[in-house]
Amino acid sequence: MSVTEDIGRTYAEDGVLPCIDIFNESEIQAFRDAFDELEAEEGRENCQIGLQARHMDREFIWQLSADPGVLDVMEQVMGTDILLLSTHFFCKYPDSSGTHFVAWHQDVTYWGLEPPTAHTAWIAIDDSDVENGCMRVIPGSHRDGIALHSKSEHEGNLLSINQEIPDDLVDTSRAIDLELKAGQMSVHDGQLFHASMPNTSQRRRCGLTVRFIPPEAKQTEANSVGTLWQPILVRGEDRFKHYPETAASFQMP
Ligand SMILES: O=C(O)CCC(=O)C(=O)O
Repeated sequence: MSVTEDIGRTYAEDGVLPCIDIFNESEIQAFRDAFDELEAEEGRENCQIGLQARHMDREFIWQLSADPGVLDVMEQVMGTDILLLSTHFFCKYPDSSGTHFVAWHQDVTYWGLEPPTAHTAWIAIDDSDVENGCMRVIPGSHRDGIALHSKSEHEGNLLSINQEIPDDLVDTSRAIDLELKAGQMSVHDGQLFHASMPNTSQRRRCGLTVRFIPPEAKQTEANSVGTLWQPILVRGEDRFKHYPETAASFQMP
């Protein structure tokens, strides 16, 4: 899909944009090299889901998140005023026992935002496909409001507080797989049902989630890990001023 199509309308209807070219091969290779270095420093255990808000101290993550091509797409789905809420790597390693998965959930459920509005760009650092556990989504599910989440009874859920939408509320027959080549991204609405299966391949599956909110979305409760967000204005204007001004650590790319 190119950014010249009417992606705003598609997004409003489906709550997802499946596959958008952003970085070419050499650009994403440079970002992957930088991630490999970070992985060597941090260790795999921490890289799996422990790298949060590192756009504040790692320039390559900031460059991925505030890339003009990424922001052009976000502008079409959410309007001209954009706060970067946070970033979070989901890096699934080969897992022959099929243990680690992401349960069906909606992002905004435990983010403490009012209105509960957010949008995620999922940027593929590695190729992401069915075999290595790409994201799965249920198009249109964002239009039904926030579902009751419970605790997952399956071992290995990577989500922060083991949250899960119960099976009987998820119509998996409507699910689609979001396969992406490294350098592509998908975008999903914060109320879209999404999940991912274990990585049964021999390849790593690393994606950077970049969370964006409109300035009107105020944090009224602590998020699932008990912290306050520190959003950064990356496009347009913040006429609401719900958050203390946070400066980016690096220049806009
Ligand atoms: O990358 C994944 O497998 C899941 C990502 C996810 O759950 C999210 O973006 O909230």
